[in-house]
Amino acid sequence: MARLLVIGFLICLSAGVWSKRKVRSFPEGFQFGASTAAYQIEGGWYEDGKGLSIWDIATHTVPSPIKDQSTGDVAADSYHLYQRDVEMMNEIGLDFYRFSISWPRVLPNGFSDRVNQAGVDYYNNLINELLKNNITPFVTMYHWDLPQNLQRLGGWTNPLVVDWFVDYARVLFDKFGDRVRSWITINEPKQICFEGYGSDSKAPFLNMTGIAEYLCAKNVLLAHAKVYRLYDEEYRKLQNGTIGISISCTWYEPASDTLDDHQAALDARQFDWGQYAHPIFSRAGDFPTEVKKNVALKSAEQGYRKSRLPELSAAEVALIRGTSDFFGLNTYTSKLTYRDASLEGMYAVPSYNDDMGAVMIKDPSWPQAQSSWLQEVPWGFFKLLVEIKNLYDNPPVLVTENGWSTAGGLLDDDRIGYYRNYLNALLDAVDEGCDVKAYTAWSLMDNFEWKNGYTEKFGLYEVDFNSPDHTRTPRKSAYIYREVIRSRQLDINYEPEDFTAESANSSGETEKNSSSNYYYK
Ligand code: PNW
Repeated sequence: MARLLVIGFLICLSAGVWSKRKVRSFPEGFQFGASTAAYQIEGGWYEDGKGLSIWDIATHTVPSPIKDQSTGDVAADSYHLYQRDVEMMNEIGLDFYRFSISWPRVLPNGFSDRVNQAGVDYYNNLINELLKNNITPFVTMYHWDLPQNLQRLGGWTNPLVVDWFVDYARVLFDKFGDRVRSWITINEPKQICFEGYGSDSKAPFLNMTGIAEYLCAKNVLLAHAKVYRLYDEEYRKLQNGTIGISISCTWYEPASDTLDDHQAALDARQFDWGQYAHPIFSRAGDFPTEVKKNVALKSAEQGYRKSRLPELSAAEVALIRGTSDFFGLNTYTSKLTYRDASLEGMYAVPSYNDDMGAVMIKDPSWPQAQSSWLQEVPWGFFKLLVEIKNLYDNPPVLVTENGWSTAGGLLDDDRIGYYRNYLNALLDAVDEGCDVKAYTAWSLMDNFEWKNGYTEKFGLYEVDFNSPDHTRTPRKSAYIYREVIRSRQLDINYEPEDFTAESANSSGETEKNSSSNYYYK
């Protein structure tokens, strides 16, 4: 007994010392990148034969649904400035660049009968420029800019979208697959389905919760899976790449130790991301039990003859299961979760939130970003990585997005604190046996933050949207990230010598947030 106590004490002691170490190394072969998305940076919205997307339509609607009435018509103008973008990646020393292809820039009407050569040229130029600079292109096929033509036919709620997406993917493999070896099919199914079809926070603002997000979920999963199978059957041998999906995951922590709050947090995780991850990554496949059970029960109570969650047939379950070479993880924050009597009447009936039956709240003690939904909770990131390892047999995880928003300014100590603490949590998870292979900062540069327009800045580089050449300037965080990549280490005391206060002051803005103190806890 006494010996056990001593051993336990020694283990705790070494774990404590470990977590306070100030310089930590990343595993051999670990890759670093930064991410963007087509609509958020490209501009060139109506140039050279590009078709319209649901975001072009959304931002040109009167009155505008966008906070600052802005559009992505020009955005960071990367359609014209991609060479400068690659120069920035070189300055930081990125191993890879994650960007997305605009479906209507390549296929103006959404269908594959007409390919827009100018669009193909643009992505060829970008890919070639990256390769010339030794930066690996990591391509997302769909980051939310659906061709409007397809939306007129129901978009992601029409089962035919599965084959339209496969046709589009085939064009991309044919045109770019000789040089692109890393693919993501879909960025964030939950945000596409719930935010776009179940609510009015993303285009196409369908706002038919309880119905539309579930139809969309099934179609997105099938579209992803069929593209994965297509790659396997026709391209993988020749092109020798990897292909997967990026799922956005929030960590839901029980607000208290009650059984109800634990169950609420579990249900929240299953509704938020298990709905998409379980069919692909679990051994059993299919939608998670909690989701199937809750929606079926509520649907029956409400007088629906069938569950509002569409069934996956045995063949569909088999088609979807195992279709990702890696777990693409986008993650930003955590929420406290509870379930009690106050839920009665809180949510619309039917609705996704009512089906889930959980309330999610913020903890006011967690550092707050410019984006209202974003708080810094590095231990939540750690728990999330361990949960993914436990639920899905320790898949290789590529963190495909993680980042922090400010109101602006070059001196971004709060962003630096966030990145350091999240990278530290990532290394804790690696020590715990999680197979994390890459990290991607969101974002390389400031961009159009969807409904929040240009009011939230996520960039390692500041973009001056008012200057004619959309001047890009590195923030202090870009210097910090550069050193992480150069040294393959996280050194919490590193201060860049070439970042001067003068250059920071020239932006004329100060940061309002301070970062937490995870390291010294
Ligand atoms: C991502 N959450 O969305 C998107 O992929 C980007 O396009 C976007 O610019 C970026 O985050 C910042 O908002 C999110 O659940 C998806 O907390 C989910 C969450 C946050 C952001």
